[in-house]
Amino acid sequence: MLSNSNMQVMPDGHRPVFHFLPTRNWLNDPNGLIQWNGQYHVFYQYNPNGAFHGTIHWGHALSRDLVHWEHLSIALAPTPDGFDKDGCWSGCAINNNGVPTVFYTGVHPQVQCMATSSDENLVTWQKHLQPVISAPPPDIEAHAGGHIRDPFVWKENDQWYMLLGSKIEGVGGVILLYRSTDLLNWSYLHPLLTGDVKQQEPLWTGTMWECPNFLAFDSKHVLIISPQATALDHLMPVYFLGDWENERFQAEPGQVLVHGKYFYAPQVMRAEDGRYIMWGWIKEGRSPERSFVAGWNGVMSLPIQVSLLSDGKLGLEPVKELEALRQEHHHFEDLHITPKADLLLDIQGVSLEIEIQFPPNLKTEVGLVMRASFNGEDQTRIIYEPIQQQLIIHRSNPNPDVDIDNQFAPLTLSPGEPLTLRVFLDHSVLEVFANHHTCLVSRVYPSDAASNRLGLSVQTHPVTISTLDIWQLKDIWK
Ligand code: DQQ
Repeated sequence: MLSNSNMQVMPDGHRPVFHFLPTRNWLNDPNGLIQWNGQYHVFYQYNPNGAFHGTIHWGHALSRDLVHWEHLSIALAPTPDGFDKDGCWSGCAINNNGVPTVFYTGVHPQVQCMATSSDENLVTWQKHLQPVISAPPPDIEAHAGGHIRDPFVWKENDQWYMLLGSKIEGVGGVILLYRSTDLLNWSYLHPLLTGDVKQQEPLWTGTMWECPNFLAFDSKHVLIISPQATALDHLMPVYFLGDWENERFQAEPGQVLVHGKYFYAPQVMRAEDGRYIMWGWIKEGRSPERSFVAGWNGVMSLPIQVSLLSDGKLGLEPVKELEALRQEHHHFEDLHITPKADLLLDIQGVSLEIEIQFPPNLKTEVGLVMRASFNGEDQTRIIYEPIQQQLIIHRSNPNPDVDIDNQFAPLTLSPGEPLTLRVFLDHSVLEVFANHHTCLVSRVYPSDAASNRLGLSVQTHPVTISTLDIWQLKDIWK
């Protein structure tokens, strides 16, 4: 079996220090998010045999504060000759009347499995002997090409419901709805929502839908999906607001949940205090060979609080607990910048939080320069273009084998509305939160991993930045 799991992990200036990731090897989707005995558990798709997707297990980590993480032993491993012999794929965790219970997809073929735990820290799991769903519904089976996975389970009025991601060839992605009273016997009801592979506007939702999540806000429900263009090509996760009544979901048009090509397969948990908290898988932007040599591949996003705003958009903000990462702080007010060369700051860093507020009614492009080298060859710019009403991450890194294509997020500001950016930079990971609702994620791998200069820029008109706060953030593993 191909394996690089015993290779020493080389010192790597691109490895994040305040995001969760395993000590080595491959990570993809967050799974089984649950708060149990007050502690947060994140399980995740993990390959203990190396920094590539294969032999998928459930890795496991625990946090008391959503900031620091403790690695725990592997929670689920494929059973040789079992129904999950080729992998324990994505799924969820629920509290079944005091019994921690997970649902996941065993492969191949794709079947839905269940396991329970009886220990306080959810370290050991006992698998149910048989899959709880062993085949797609007959009317879907012929059109699903074997794709049916990623159970999402919740309870409502003494009934359990399950969603599964699937596809209908030639039609589009589909989320299937099931119902059960005992979690073991599931009846298929109908599709909760079906995509249209031919519909390009306002958003193309691909050919297959994975990793469903269903969120219940007071006035609306929200369905989140992760759409595939093709089996190897992921699109940005999408959410649909809608009304859930009589086991049917009346959905409004889909919207991108998180922008950029790196964030995928998010999962959302409901914390004991009622907050919805989401993590996503952040993929690499360097070649698989380079990740293989580095000995790690994939990182979990920051925990993001998801709320429903009054205008029907989802609010996305890093959880407030992350303020505990803040160390040395610099604060500026009324910073005047003219459209000359970039204003380079006297502050440097590769592990930073930056909060910047630009005035309303901008007449010029404005931007933050990050990870710049002294000669300026390496640099990443986070730019807001007021005419196009969009946010762009522009990377110039003369580094072979790394992505440098621009990443975009539409961002319309109302007249009089200031632009507030909250930026988290963690070595190669960049998460930008704009005006509490728009999130754009990217990766950045400067050729000189020491490139750490910071600056500000405007294009055509002077701008007075209202406030700028910069914090150095701490390494959670030290
Ligand atoms: N990743 C898992 C699947 C899921 C996909 C396999 C999404 O269960 O559909 O690792 O990234």
